[in-house]
Amino acid sequence: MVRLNSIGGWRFTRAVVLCAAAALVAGGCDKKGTETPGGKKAQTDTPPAKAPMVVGFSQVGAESGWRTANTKSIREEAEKRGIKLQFSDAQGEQENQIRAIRSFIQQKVEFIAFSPKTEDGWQPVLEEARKAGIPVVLTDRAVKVTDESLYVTFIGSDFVLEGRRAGEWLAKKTGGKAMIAELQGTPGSAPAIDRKKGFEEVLGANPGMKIIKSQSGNFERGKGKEVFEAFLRSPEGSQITALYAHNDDMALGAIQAIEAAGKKPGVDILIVSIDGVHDAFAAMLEGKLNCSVECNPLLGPQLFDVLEKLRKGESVPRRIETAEGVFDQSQVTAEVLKARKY
Ligand code: GYE
Repeated sequence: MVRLNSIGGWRFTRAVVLCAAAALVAGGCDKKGTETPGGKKAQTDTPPAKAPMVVGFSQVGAESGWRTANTKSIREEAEKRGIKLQFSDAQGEQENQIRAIRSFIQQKVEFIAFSPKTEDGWQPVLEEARKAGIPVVLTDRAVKVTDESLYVTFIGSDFVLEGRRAGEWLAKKTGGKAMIAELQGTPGSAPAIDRKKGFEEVLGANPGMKIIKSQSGNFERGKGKEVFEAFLRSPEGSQITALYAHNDDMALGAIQAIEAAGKKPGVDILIVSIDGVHDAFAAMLEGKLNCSVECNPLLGPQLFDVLEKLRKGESVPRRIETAEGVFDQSQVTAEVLKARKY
């Protein structure tokens, strides 16, 4: 039902297949694909009503404010367009995502989309989807597979660029001198790997900036707090002058830990994180967070635009990036906070 065209895009030819099957059984199709008994031409030119699109979506979990906004965007956009969404929350477990994708294949959904927890481990299940003729679209996070044509396109951010932006902001703010504690995202996930890489590129050019503590806080607020408490208690704790958190939620957890230790977040320890969620803007307004690099979670409209194009047989680019900015504390006013969409 699906084949890869020569320029690397997918063409969806289910309508043609259905029409051919109908022709064999009942005798023919008219020019709009309407079945006509005995092969006679239909009297009317009214196009046949299309069945609603059925999409299986596997979400990573609900680990952060970003994720909540992402889920809301996908659910709301599906509803707005009359798309039947089979939504599955994997609660942070890759095995649950694989199980959900297998169940979508069994249900014969028209498309599968998912936000993969980690980069590795997807090849077999993606091969199963291809065998079943179901196109797969990645949203938010990338995967590592030997055959990249196992998915149609990847819609999401450039995480290396985000890490670089965070590093550049800190280099400028500190004149290239900082003793940094890093809170990493989920181990093995594309944003954790790439945000570290982009940030370290900047450190390479600034020998006065050093990471002295680094650990994963799993993109969660509670974990960010717990890990940062341990950082502060460690022998290097008193030397920390800056925090780089791979997402806002972990930075917000660390802010609680810094306050509990009697220090001033945003002053005694400079803080830069990634996402640009509402709570981060509120913390910037209070002067506790210094900078948030934006990562847009509102991927619903882009995802369903792509699927509707594929349904029409149009090709789509291999990579669809979202446009994003950087927000320094000095730009955040009460109005800016109020206007923030997520
Ligand atoms: O930055 C973080 C989330 O994959 C871009 O995952 C996403 C990241 C986001 O939990 O907050």
